[in-house]
Amino acid sequence: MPAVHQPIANSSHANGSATADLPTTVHPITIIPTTQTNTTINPASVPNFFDDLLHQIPLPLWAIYTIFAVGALLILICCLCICICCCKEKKKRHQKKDEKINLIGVNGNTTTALVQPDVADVDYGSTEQQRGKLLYSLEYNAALSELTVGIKEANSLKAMDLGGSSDPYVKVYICPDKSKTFETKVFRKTLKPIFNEQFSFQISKSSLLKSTVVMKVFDFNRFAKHDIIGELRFQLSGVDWNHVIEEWQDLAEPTKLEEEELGEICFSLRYVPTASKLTVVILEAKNLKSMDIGGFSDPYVKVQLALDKRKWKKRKTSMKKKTLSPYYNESFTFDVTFEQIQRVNLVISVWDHDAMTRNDAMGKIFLGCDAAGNQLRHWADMLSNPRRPVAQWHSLLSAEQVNSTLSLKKKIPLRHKLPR
Ligand SMILES: [Ca+2]
Ligand SMILES: [Ca+2]
Repeated sequence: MPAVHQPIANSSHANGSATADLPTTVHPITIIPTTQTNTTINPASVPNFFDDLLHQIPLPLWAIYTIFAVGALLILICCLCICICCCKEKKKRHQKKDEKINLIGVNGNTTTALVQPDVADVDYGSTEQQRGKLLYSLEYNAALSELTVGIKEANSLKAMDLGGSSDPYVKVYICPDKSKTFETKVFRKTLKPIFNEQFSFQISKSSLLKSTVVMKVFDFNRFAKHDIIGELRFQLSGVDWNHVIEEWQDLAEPTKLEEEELGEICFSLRYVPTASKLTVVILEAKNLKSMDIGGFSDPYVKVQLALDKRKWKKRKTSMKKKTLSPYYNESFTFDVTFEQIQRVNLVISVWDHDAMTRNDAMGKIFLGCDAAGNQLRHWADMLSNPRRPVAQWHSLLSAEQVNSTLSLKKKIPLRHKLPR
């Protein structure tokens, strides 16, 4: 650029001072103005161009400006609309995703672990209508002071196991005098079991009016705590006992009104008929009640055999200090002939050791020819699998409940045999 300007200055000097100079110097002068006009016209010509364009449009200036403004406004509105639509689409997609996750959770697939709070909520909300229903019957014989509860069948039960099934059985007892609890047989892998079982309770008319029949449907699990599917409570006051009651009712959410959690115990049973040996292995217990100050117990387990309802043989495990989940793995072998095993009851009880005072009973359970429900099932499994140990968890019952059930078994047949 400086190389261009200098020749201009020089040329003007040359132009004004002498005309007699060389004419060759004139050439750049004629060239330079053309380049100068080129650079100076360009910036000024842009507004001029628009001005010319505006003047060419056969409309007044204000009209053109308003057209431009309205156009800009329309474009702005269009952009806004597109933005809002995009946002809504995104929200919808998020919602659909959430719904999908919840459904997967309910179906029990592996993703449950990832969305646990959602699953818990869904599960809680759906429990009301999904427990199933139970057909039962109630009949009172005033002359015999006997209430007969019939557990007929269940339908549309809630699936508690993987694979979408349950192993249902029903527990029946009367409140508040919960001295006797009955259990139906366990039905494997079904949501519509037909029980057709009847249970009789000795109860006077006066206490009948203050009592409630409780029917609890459980899912059996061999190696885990049994899950409650649902329950029914039937108040016995104000019932017309001239008729037999028989009805279907929807199972309700279980309450913990009279439930006393005494813990669970796991043991294995093995019977070898050829050697006449019954082996009981006390494996472990959990969720036991705390009996001592400090929230612990010192549990040990008594293993008793009764033959024809009479105390026969007795052993016990070691004592485990300050624990509510003791592990024993202690084995006891008894001589029991094949003829005797048909008349034997095995009583297993958990006790808390106390150095200064009497030991307290923490829970009890019995198996054998007079047992019912899961206890009978474990016993039957042992007999049908000779030489093979069969282990199972059992929920402990109160000592009073087990004692009364065992002794009641003795009394009821006698009572029926007596002449009236
Ligand atoms: Ca089960
Ligand atoms: Ca103790």
